[in-house]
Amino acid sequence: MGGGGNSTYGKKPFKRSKSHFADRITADGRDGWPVEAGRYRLVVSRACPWASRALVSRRLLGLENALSLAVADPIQDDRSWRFTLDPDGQDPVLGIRFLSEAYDRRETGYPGGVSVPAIVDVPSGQLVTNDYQQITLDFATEWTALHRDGAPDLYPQARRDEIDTVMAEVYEDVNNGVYRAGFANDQAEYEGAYAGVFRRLELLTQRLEQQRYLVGDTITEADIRLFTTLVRFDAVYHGHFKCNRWKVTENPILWAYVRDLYQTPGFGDTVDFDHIKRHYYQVHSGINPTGIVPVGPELSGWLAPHFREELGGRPFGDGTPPGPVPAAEEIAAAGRP
Ligand SMILES: N[C@@H](CCC(=O)N[C@@H](CS)C(=O)NCC(=O)O)C(=O)O
Repeated sequence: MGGGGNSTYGKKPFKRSKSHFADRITADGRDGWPVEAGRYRLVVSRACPWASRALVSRRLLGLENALSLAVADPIQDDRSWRFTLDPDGQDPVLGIRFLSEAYDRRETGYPGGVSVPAIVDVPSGQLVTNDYQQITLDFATEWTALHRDGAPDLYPQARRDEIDTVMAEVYEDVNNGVYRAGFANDQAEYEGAYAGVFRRLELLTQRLEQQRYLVGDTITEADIRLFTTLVRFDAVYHGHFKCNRWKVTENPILWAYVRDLYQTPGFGDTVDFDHIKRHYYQVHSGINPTGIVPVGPELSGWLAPHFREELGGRPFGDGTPPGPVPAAEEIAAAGRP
């Protein structure tokens, strides 16, 4: 049921379901899942904006060695996410062909949807969590013992109220707003979502005119969450989801903002435009029945100078940028500018 993913996709208004497995991996292990290097595997699709938050945050915090990565094929079949990019179609660490096998090990006959991001306990092969709203907050605040030297504070205590407010607005109108527009079942629902997307983007544009990042002068979780939608905007949301008042490339402030992040180590080096386009255009057959994947947009602009450093800001605060991408995780040429 690729189309609406884990969400209602039919006659009712588009409604995102709650994550079902909400155990947390914490420093004190209170849910039975202590933070531990090498114990867990993060399963993502590089197409998925919710999973991409975890990809960016894992890179910024330097958790690559502590938390290994499984990348699912961007095209699901009727059993959902599968490891067909790996030799023999099997994840080499978990030894499974479908992510649903980890869900089944956790709960026999689990009736809900299978979604990414997911974190799997390697020794037992069980899914621990698919709670995409919590996973990255826990990376920032619970996995600190395993952060690299120089890791930024992505969820600074003193700024949490403001970060939470911005993230809630971004979630409602932008991250999920584009989905509500794209999967709307009638004109009014679509137009409402469309208006909300652009109203919020205009407000965010004002906010970002004089300030380099969304909250304070450093990168925070709020920027990660806006980035994952903006980076997909022209490639998939503008056409496929009909969010076409303007393209991000036509908004000089947002375009410079998202390019700045794209060029920051840990952001663009996680993005695979090929996976993104093939997933949305081939999987959502309800809104793109031919499955034709557009050739554009042209990607070279992503690497153009953005001049946002003129606004000041300290991207990593007192920290430093992450090191190079692990060789096994590099994005193939087809997926980058
Ligand atoms: N788990 C969340 C969000 C994550 C999510 O929606 N991920 C999508 C991909 S972007 C997914 O895995 N959908 C399941 C599917 O398409 O089979 C939810 O329940 O809505």
